[in-house]
Amino acid sequence: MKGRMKVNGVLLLLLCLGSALSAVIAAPQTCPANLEAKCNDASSDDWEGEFFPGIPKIKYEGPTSKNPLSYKWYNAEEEILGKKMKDWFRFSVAFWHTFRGTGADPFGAPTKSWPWEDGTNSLAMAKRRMRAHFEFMNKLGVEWWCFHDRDIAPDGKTLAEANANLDEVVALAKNLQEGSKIKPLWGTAQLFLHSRYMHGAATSSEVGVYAYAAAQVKKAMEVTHYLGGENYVFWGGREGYQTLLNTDMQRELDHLARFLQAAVNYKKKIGFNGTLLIEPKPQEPTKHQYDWDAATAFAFLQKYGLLGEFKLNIECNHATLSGHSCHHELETARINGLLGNVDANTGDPQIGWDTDQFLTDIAEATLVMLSVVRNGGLAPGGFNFDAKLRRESTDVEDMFIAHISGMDTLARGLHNVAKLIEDGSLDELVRKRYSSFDTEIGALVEAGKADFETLEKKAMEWGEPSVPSGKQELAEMIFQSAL
Ligand code: XUL
Ligand code: CO
Repeated sequence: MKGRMKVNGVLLLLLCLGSALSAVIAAPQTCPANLEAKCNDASSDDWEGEFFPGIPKIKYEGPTSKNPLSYKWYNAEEEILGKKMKDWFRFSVAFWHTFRGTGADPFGAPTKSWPWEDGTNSLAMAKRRMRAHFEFMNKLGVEWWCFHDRDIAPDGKTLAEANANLDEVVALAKNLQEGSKIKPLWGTAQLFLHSRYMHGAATSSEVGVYAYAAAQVKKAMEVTHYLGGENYVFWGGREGYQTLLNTDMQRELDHLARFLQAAVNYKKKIGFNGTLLIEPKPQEPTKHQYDWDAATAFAFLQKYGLLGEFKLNIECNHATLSGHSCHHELETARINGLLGNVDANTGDPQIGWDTDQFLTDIAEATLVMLSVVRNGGLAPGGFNFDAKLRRESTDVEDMFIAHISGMDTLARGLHNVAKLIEDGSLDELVRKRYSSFDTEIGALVEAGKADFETLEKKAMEWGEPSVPSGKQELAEMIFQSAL
């Protein structure tokens, strides 16, 4: 008996030490997310006190700070290149990753057990989660958020029930927004999770599915408008094919165009002035998605007379999957007047799928910001962190650290672009490279007035042209010196 007591005493001491340590590392984790177990009373959305009690409001402390819960580079009110940092970025939290991400992967169960999760997909849980989300944004100092209809509210047995669930959660979000500057950067409809969408949504072979998707987009647009959202996104998760053998590609593309035109018409009908955005992605989940990359989306919009009604939401990890750099996708969108928003994330050089990591590469961030600055910013779009914590990151504070790090990385990118612009030598190198066109004949070419006979005459007159160096290494040297 005495021995057992002693053992129990040691155990108690170890347990106390353990819990003291975990209180430092993370908020208490009491309940696994998305498992069958119901740890709390799911019929109530009550939550006493703060969701993130150990986390203060995140402040700018400058590059010398060692505090992980502070901004080192992102200084919201600081003016840079004629605009406040917060206006260059318009940072947004992606509800689906930050509040619905479980850490599950195709081989493993969820790893996150956030204290406010009760393991259910109830309305009460959805509301509690929404309150946590607003505390998160307030503490982070972020004024924008993005959502799919089905991340923020549970689906229903019928469309009417799903709509009613959505209305209830949206009413709460509207209340939580009240008195703050917080609003959606964009909303969207989740047209890929439910089995009805297995053949696609607007490109499904079933007209019933096409109609269901239309109804879902109609509702998602209405609630985005109601919440003051500034954009609406179409990501064609399953708009594509697995094999052309069973696919009428022309018919599917026509259907997609009709669907998008109907969305444009409805947007105008309800007085929603937000920008409609298409988010290119080459594949995953389908083998081939119709919005393959920025150039493909541009051609599609042009073919179906939809230019002027849509812009693009460029996601860096999608760019990588399509075999392009993010910079390439941003520039393709920009030069065609289509750059509307950035889903700020990155992939992994060794992993060939959509890992949705927070961006930490300063060189990459500088290239991204080069395009954004050339575009004069993104408003009414912004930077949505379509990025998730690693499966192995399980502390509540990791949610903050990930966003802080992503914001600081992009802020450094912006600083670097300011340095490059001030220095001017990269712009000068490019200007000089094309200066042979700053001539009378060059002007004729660019105006489309130089016919082949004129050019042949010049070629004869000039003889073999002298071709100067492209100065790639010098361009790279100048770029590196700004990092
Ligand atoms: C998926 C993806 C989506 C869209 C919104 O790869 O990026 O989360 O951003 O549907
Ligand atoms: Co995205």
